[in-house]
Amino acid sequence: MRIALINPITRLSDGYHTIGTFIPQLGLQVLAQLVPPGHEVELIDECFGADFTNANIRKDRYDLVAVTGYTSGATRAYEIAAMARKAGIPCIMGGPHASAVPDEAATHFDSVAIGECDLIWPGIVNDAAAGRMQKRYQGSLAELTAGIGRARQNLDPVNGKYDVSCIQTSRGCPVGCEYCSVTNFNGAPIRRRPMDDIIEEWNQTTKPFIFVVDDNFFGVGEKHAVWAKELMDRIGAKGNRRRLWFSQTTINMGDDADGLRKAYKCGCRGMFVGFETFNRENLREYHKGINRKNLDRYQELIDGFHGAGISLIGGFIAGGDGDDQYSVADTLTEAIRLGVDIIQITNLTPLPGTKMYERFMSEGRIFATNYPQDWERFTFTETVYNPRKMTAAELDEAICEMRYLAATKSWVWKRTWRTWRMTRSLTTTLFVHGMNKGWKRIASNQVPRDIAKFGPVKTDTPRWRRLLAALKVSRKTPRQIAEPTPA
Ligand code: B12
Ligand code: SF4
Repeated sequence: MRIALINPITRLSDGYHTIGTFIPQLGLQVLAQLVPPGHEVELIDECFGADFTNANIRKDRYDLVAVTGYTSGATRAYEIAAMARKAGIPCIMGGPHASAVPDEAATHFDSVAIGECDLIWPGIVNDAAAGRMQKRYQGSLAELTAGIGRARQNLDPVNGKYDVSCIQTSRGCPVGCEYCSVTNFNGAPIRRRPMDDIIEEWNQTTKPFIFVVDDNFFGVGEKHAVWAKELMDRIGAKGNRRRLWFSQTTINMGDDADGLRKAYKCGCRGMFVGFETFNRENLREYHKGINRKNLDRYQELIDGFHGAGISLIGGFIAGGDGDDQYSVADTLTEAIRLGVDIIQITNLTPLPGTKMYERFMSEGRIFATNYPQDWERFTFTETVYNPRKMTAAELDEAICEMRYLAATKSWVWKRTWRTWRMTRSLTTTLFVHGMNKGWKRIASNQVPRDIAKFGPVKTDTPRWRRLLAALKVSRKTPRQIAEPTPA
């Protein structure tokens, strides 16, 4: 059989979140690695455009169309299913969106695969080859024994080339934030791959930079931290020395000087940390206890990362119940004051399959409900629900103004210089410079669309002035932590 593995495009954000860099769809590379012998695989990634798919879904080219998909790509995924069905090619969908709403996906695809599918995928391929694909397959949280979770590293899409390599060393996250689907999907306990298997895969990566996509690389407890440190020792000793990498973790890693030293030594130059908000009320709403516990110690923890030479990509969410239309500016101000090197502020988005989605639905707050069309709006760049202390339009405008600021003001070199002063690492500084330049480029692409939607940015308002003031912030600027409103 010839199998097309397809990552559908998230049309409305048009790559806004890909930081100007083409990042592999690891799930599809993992499935490719697990295809039984005798079948051929073509990977199509629509972040390089949808033309290749449109032109090539033909019976004489493919015998099976297998599609993954984020919620924001679901609308396009269903179009691909329609094309496949019209051409008479069996089609199947898996991944986070299909797993969250399998009944919906089943109305478009011949078959739906739910959850982690490493163990069942070879059987699905055999079923498809024998013409007996079932309507539904249920995956499981497999033990990550040798070969499970391993990707076909040399597989680039037929319609483009990735810029970095991705690898996953563990799955699962115990934190269970209300807006996130990971704990539901991958489980709370962290499952770890065998280290030898990871190192072997590490040395098969083909790009100079590796994104270690684990959701919580260092974990929140002693057991996983000990494992992560041993893994980093092994990467340092046996891993390809020309590889630099970055990953994702919770803020508590900033306390572990030994772990951070080991990370830098084996090539880590950045960690994505979800700070989410500086508002305690929001953190309570999000069920992010690890952040609430450490909120007063952020500076110390951030200094821990920087002291070891590692930069911070800070993820922030705007739109929690404690936020108003000035919160975007206040969050930016505080993030700059703390020295976060790369700042990403996105709209709170209740994803299907999360507790937040259930809650917002039961409160009647989600207004983007014309599915599947409206899934396309779940890009984290548009507000799809009614916030408590502002209107959805006010939040959207505040975010657009921030993008306008990012696109039109000079700030990249200032951040680069600050990273250099804090980390004294040339490679870390170059990493931050490249990422921030990417963000600026993406913001610039987005501005004309924002203006088409909301009109020209009004620069004579208190909200704009507050945002503009963020660029003048230094470490001496007063803190912006919002305390809970007294009961
Ligand atoms: C790496 C990553 C990214 C990378 C992108 C990489 C890429 N090219 O897509 C970056 C950092 C750019 C990114 C951005 C975003 N991401 Co992201 N990301 C991840 C992360 C951490 C890892 C993905 C991964 O590689 N997993 C490992 C592989 C092996 O797992 P998998 O893809 O789930 O595949 C398995 C199964 O799902 C199944 N499967 C998958 N596809 C298929 C298809 C078939 C046919 C079958 C049979 C089985 C199957 O089998 C695979 C093996 O078990 C996940 C969290 C997670 N743990 O998965 C979030 C996650 C996928 N991201 C998410 C989100 C929301 C986003 C953003 C919108 C966030 C934001 N703030 O902007 C953006 C949007 C990007 C865009 N396309 O527009 C959500 C998606 C949820 C949803 N319902 O859509 C996740 C699940 C995290 C969360 N918060 O809940 N992300
Ligand atoms: S800590 Fe990160 S991965 Fe874990 S549940 Fe929260 S947002 Fe999801």
